[in-house]
Amino acid sequence: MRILLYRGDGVVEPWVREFEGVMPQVEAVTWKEGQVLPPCDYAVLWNPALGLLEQLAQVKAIFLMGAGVDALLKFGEALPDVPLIRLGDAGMGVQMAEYVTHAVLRYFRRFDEYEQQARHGAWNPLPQIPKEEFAVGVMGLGKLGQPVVEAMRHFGFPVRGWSRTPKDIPGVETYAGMEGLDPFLRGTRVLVSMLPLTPDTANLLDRHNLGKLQPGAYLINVSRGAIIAEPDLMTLIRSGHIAGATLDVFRHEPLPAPHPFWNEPRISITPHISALTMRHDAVRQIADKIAALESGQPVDDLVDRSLGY
Ligand code: OXD
Repeated sequence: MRILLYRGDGVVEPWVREFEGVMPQVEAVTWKEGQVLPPCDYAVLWNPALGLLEQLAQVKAIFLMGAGVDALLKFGEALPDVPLIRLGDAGMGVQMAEYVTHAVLRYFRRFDEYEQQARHGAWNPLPQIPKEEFAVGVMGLGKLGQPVVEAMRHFGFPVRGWSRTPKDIPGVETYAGMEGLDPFLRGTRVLVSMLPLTPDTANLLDRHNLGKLQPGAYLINVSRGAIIAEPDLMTLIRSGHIAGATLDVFRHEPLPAPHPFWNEPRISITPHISALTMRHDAVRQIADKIAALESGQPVDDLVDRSLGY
């Protein structure tokens, strides 16, 4: 069996070595712009080039090296008509839970304010925020959203969840669809975006919707930058309606040097690290799915092109 491994950032050698370790029977090949690809059984990709996708019509499936599929689906009709399979959890769920827990506790225990105070040598204990006033609302309740919800419940925060279709999660107030968005946002103090980027979610968090959050709200974005209308967020931060934001993802990455977010002290920035792909876990998962496909079994995490994720 031959598998193509490709990454737009060119860092593919560690993946080749991992595949050779986990699937020694497989020939792992790579590709460079302009090359003709030998026939392959499967492709495993991240941020592919069009010239490569055009040569993948014969593969049995395309696997993604991550959870988000927007960078692939943007090719639309040019995408080969073969099953597309995202990475399931593969160690990402726990990292998401760590990241969001850190950000929520930082705001809840007012560490952001203590950091500012300490810079000015101020010793000034602040009143504790009542937990019942700190409802955490998670948008996107898929494989990565669920561990976040559980972590928030563990700390005793009121937890709300919003998803495209109704979901029933014990201990979580759930809302669904566009009709559920308004009440979901109005009762939320800390909004956590874990939504995939689709035509329905692009710019969903604009001035209108973010303005529905409770005054002094916080925003945490760990999914895709284009879900947020960035200038609108800036306006709401400056007006104080949003007290702080922790952003891991941006419309343009790396976040360009002149971007106003860099100079806004109430915005904390990390470089798209909230859930790094754990190579070994990812390759094991892909190997298991290939084994299932080869024996005619169904696999999880199939991308639904019509839904965009
Ligand atoms: C992913 C990502 O989608 O790394 O997995 O953003």
